[in-house]
Amino acid sequence: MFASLAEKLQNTLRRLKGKGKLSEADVDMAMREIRLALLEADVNFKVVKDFIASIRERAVGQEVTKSLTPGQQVVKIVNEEMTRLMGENQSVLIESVSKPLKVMLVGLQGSGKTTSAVKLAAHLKHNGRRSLLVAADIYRPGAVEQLKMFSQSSGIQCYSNSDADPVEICRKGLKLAEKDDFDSVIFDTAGRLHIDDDMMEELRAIRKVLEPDEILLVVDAMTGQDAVNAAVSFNEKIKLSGIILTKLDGDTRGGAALSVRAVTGCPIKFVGVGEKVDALEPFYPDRMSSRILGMGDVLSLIEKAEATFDQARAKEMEEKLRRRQFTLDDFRDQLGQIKNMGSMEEILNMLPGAANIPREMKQLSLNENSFKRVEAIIGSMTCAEREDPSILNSSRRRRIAEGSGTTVQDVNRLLNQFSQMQKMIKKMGSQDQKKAFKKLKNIKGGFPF
Ligand SMILES: Nc1nc2c(ncn2[C@@H]2O[C@H](COP(=O)(O)OP(=O)(O)O)[C@@H](O)[C@H]2O)c(=O)[nH]1
Ligand SMILES: [Mg+2]
Repeated sequence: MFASLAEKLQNTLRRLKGKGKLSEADVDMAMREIRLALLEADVNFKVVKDFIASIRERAVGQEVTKSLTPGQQVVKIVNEEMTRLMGENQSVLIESVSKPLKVMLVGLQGSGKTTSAVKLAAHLKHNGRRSLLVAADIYRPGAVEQLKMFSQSSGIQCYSNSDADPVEICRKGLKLAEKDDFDSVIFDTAGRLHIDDDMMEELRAIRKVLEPDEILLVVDAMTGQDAVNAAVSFNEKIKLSGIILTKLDGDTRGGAALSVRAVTGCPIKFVGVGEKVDALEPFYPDRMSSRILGMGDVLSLIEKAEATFDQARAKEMEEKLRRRQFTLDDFRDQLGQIKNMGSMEEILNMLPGAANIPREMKQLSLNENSFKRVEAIIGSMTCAEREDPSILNSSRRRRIAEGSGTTVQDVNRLLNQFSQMQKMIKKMGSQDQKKAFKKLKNIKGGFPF
């Protein structure tokens, strides 16, 4: 996510962090680099200007603390200001006083409204809330079918009506949701290619009938400042309660995420990170900021891990990690669990110091076959070999390859990956580890790695 911006900012900040003392020239240089990196990421120029100004002011007049070097202090300031830029705290969905919660999704065509409608319903379902989806886009060919198909495969009920106009569809959908006691009802409205009066008229008419609790604008993060401009127009014309920023999984530069809140005053409530139904995440400004600055998104990782990992085993793993005993048995165990979580790269990128992890390590792909091979290889080792792979000379390797129906190259590759993982764990640095563990202490289940 935001790879190029993250890399540039991290490089600049790394140079600063190393310095015990900062000259004015150091600060100037850093500010110039940060400014350029933000502009290249398509962050709104006025936002950049204000952002740099407030960092500079705080960096120059910075309170001297004993625990941080001036360089570290600047990193901290940048992190805080960036968090503030994106809204400081997480913005959750409004709690409606009366059931159902009415959520109206609006936005331009192709921004991801229909997809997000289903994702949102699935997200709410995960939290034990039953949602009704209402298909109010009758213009785009296949739009109603698309919503019906998605919702069906996610086990979510959907209301459509081919004989009514969008306002009528919404009215009837709401009636149904009330009658059948749904917790929430999500309206997927029609978009247009550009903002025009017809669309706004229709949206206003729907708003009048529904009196929605939430009007969420769905915008495509890939479109950068166009997304921000669309947000400005929508907000002027129909007052938004929040934003869903989609397609953050692609090679999005970051401009929309970093500017939209500052420009419109509307909070980002969710982000879309893929095409699948589960690819919607609540938006946390602080986590996003530390992710961009390479401070590692440990908390997101934990949440993700918690959802998938066996808790007792995670606890045990934490202990082992603490004692720095990470054996091939653990490696196999981890791979098995990681397989259920998503790609290795995705997970490693959330760790502190992700930038230092070798590329080939991140790209370690875990399809069913390669996992089976790993299992077979490790299964063909003796206990002693698993505990201490350094005793694996070439004749032992050959025996293992034969026993597991693989080749010596396969065995070598696996041992290589294992030793890289071991090194990475050591390299995480005791400082980072301490911090990570501190946070983890409060979380049930502990840290999986
Ligand atoms: N990669 C990615 N694709 C998305 C995301 N959200 C939506 N899409 C894709 O964007 C396209 C348009 O989405 P759709 O929901 O039909 O947009 P709508 O016209 O606003 O209803 C579809 O191909 C979706 O799969 C996302 O977060 N990530
Ligand atoms: Mg649609």
